[in-house]
Amino acid sequence: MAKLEALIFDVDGTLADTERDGHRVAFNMAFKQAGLDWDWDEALYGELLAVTGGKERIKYYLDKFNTRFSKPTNFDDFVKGLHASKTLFYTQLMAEGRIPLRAGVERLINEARSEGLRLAIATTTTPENVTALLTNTLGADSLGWFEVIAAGDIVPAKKPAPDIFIWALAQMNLKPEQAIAFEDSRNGILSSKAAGLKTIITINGYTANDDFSQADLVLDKMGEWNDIFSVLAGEVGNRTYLDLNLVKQIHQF
Ligand code: XBP
Ligand code: MG
Repeated sequence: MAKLEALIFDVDGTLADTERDGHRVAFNMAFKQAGLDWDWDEALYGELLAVTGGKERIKYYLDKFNTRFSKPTNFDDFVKGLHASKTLFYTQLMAEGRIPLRAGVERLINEARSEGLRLAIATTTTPENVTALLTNTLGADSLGWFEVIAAGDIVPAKKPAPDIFIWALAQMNLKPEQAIAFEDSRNGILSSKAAGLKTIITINGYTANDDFSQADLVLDKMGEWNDIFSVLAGEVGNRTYLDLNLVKQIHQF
């Protein structure tokens, strides 16, 4: 196995629990502002997560859950406008600092930085949303810690397609065996595995029942020495939280 050179992180659900209290809330604010009576409750949003990407998710909602809505003739522009408003609301929510990073994320990123590992992001969410989350949790400088931020429409085919991970690897001039991915969802692992990456999963409320049979390690969280993880699949020896040594071990295995 090649030496581990880079960590590639998904954002939503992996770095922070942004879906339920971030994206979902922002979508609803945008709908309200546009005079629409659509309301995505927590349960419905769980079903809508089957489709990644906000614009794609709005279209999926109308095709599957709200077929009576009569689409305007300029439908694509209508969706783009709604989504732009959602992004504005989302970045405002992040600026309020309401959504913290998940346990262990900041520590692992710092460990990787101090050991000189390269860092990247591969996400389907809009670039402004990544900027908002990182700067409001890790500080303004943190954007520079990530050599590549692969996000949103940069590739046309979103997760579960492997394109976003393949794009990030190409930007870094790395082979998949030189990196490892961090994901939280079925669409995420389908994407990272199809790109040839070893993958560590940290589940969340929306993804706990997803099929992660392809994963190299499945945890409930990265955890800390005083906030230990539960191992759902994979080998961790006597470790109780995800540190860089365990990441390296999973990568080599
Ligand atoms: C994240 C997503 C995103 C966000 C919405 O998936 O599905 O679509 O929910 O973001 P992943 P935008 O964690 O697998 O990347 O509205 O900005 O598209
Ligand atoms: Mg995710």
